[in-house]
Parts: sequence; structure tokens; C-alpha cells
Amino acid sequence: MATNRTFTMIKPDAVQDGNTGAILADIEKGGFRIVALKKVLLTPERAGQFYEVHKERPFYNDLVKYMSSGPIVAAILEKDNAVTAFRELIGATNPAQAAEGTIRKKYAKSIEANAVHGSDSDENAEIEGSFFFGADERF
Ligand code: DGI
Repeated sequence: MATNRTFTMIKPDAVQDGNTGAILADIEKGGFRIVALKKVLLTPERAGQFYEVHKERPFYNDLVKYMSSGPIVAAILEKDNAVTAFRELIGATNPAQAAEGTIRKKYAKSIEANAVHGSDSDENAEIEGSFFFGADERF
């Protein structure tokens, strides 16, 4: 059964471009409640740990370098069927293929600098949320 929480990060390019507020507004307008929120600079070690599942992919080193290149904004979000609903709101990984009106279509620059992360399963949403937030940071 689908749970009602997912995890997101606003990635360094979108934070650097001053799009944090606009993206959070799109998220709330999309019907998601912000359960937890913080701005943080990942070390390359922490970014590498977060993307451990992609370790064997050819873009892993670039991804780790990019995700630790500037602060990100991490959040836990709540809505019915949150994982699926949020991936619909953000659009395809590659912004060239993202549907009109999606967050990636509006704010992403490339397949790597693609503005936001969204968990791909309920299990990963819980793991990723716990990577950033303790129980006393979720409301
Ligand atoms: O779940 P997604 O973020 O939509 O996509 P994913 O889990 O397949 O990949 C995680 C991130 O890795 C993605 O947001 C951007 C980066 N990435 C994925 N595929 C490529 C990539 N980066 C590069 N440079 N090239 C890729 O083919």
C-alpha cells in the first residue's frame, strides 16, 4: 500500500538561481504539505552516500561533485500517494522530456542539473528522509 510521504531536494542550481521559494510554492500548490525542511551543504562524502545506489553508473562522480557544489534544500512532503504524485509534479529526469508545467520543465537546465530530486519508492522515501531528518524535525 502506498504511504503518504515522499522526500525531495531542491538541487544546487535551482537554489543558486533563487528558485527555492517558487519551487516550494509549486509544491504546496500541488497539494503537498511540508513535514520537514532544511537548507544544507552536502560534503562530497555525504552526497556520495546519498547516491550510493548509482555508484556503478558512469555519471556517479559528476553527480556527487554537482550535488556538493552548493547548498541544497531538503524536505519531507505529505500527500496521498506522495511518491507517485510528486514524480508527476516534477516531470521526467531529463527536462527535455518533462511535460509542460512540471517543475523540471520550468526550472531544470540539464539531465544532471534537473532542479529537484523525488524519491522513487515508499521505501526510499523513508530512507532518504531519515538521511536528513530526525523525529524531532518532522511535523
Ligand atoms: O529519480 P530521478 O532523479 O528522476 O533519476 P535517477 O534516479 O535515474 O537519477 C538520479 C540523478 O542522477 C538524476 O536526477 C540526475 C542524474 N542522472 C541520471 N541519469 C543521468 C544523470 N546524470 C547524467 N549526467 N547523465 C545521465 O544519464
